[in-house]
Amino acid sequence: MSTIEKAEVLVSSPGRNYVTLRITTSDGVTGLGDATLNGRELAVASYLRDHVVPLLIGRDPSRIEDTWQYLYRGGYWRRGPVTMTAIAAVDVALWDIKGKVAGLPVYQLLGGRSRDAVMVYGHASGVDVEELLNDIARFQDAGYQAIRAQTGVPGLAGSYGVRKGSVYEPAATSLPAEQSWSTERYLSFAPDYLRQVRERFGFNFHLLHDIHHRLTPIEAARFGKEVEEVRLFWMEDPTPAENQESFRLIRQHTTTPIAVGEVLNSIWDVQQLITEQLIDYVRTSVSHSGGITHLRRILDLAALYQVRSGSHGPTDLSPVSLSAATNIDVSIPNFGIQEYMAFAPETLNVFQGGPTFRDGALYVSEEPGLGVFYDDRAAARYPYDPKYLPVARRLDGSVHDW
Ligand code: KDG
Ligand code: MG
Repeated sequence: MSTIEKAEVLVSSPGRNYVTLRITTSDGVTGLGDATLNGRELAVASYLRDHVVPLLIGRDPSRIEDTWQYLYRGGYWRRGPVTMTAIAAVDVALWDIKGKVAGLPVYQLLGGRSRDAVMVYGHASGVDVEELLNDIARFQDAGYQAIRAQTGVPGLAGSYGVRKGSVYEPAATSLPAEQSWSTERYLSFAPDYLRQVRERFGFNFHLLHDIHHRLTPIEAARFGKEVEEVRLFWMEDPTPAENQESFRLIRQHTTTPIAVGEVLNSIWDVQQLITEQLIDYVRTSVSHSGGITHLRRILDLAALYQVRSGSHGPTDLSPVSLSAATNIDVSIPNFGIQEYMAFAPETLNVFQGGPTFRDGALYVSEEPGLGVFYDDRAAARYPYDPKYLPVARRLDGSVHDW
């Protein structure tokens, strides 16, 4: 019987910080899992190195479900981003190995294709509306059929989602940067700029917007109602989702579709949102929600309630995660859309292979497993570089959700 012989935790910063788990079997087959948790990377690296790797050595790599249950139930302490990211990394690495052993890409092990291409949305942004409109034109020229629009709110220092240069990276400082927030200013500005986007570009593409957990339920209801004429594909994270039932209030007021889940980690975190049809898209990701095994479970539950997938996929999820997500996206019946941001060239020096982008869509790798290779020699050129996500403060100085 083949056993797990080695599990290495690889920490590098090619363009940004990534934590990667590489499992090697006694037959010499390797599998990769993404263990990156933006701004809290070393917590997951330690969880894996100190508490998970010793449990993996000697196990049968083919027992993916049993390993998932062993790490989840056996850890006693449940859920949460650190635990679920660590379990995800093991799970994804074992699916990668299973695919390589079978000589098949992972999606074939998930039931095969339901579609040829995976529609993605790109991130258009600008410090002001004019810059945003120019950026949207650029994304349309590049073939995107779905575009997220974010811009700075006048009078507020720093804004969520506005790119500096060619790559968007909010974790950019050695201590958390501070941004300012005013709900009043946002609410009187954002619906108007989204209208300007439709006036300029029409309705022949999907328009998305991320509120990034900043509103109360009744404020989100007002926003959703005001932008109905803009026909958003979704408004994302309109309010923090720890209190799942608060979305009922938003639903009572607006038909603007809702997407939630990038900071949530388990099926229980989204259970009520799904079973009460309080959302339209679930954004739990393969790397922060327990891997392929657990994300499939979430998406199967979602399918029963006509909730579709919209996997989180910014560049703080590595190319290993993007490949795993794409393998799920091509296979599931209830695919909605996949978030996609182009990786920095340094990232692609280290993580080679994976899905390819063409005409607004991703095409899954046909290589066995996930088709991503980690180049240790290239990675050695990019040592870990601690960085934090920003925090947001209201104009009176108190802390707000970033
Ligand atoms: O690390 C934080 C980012 O992953 C998050 O801010 C990105 O909200 C995000 C999105 O929708 O991609
Ligand atoms: Mg988001």
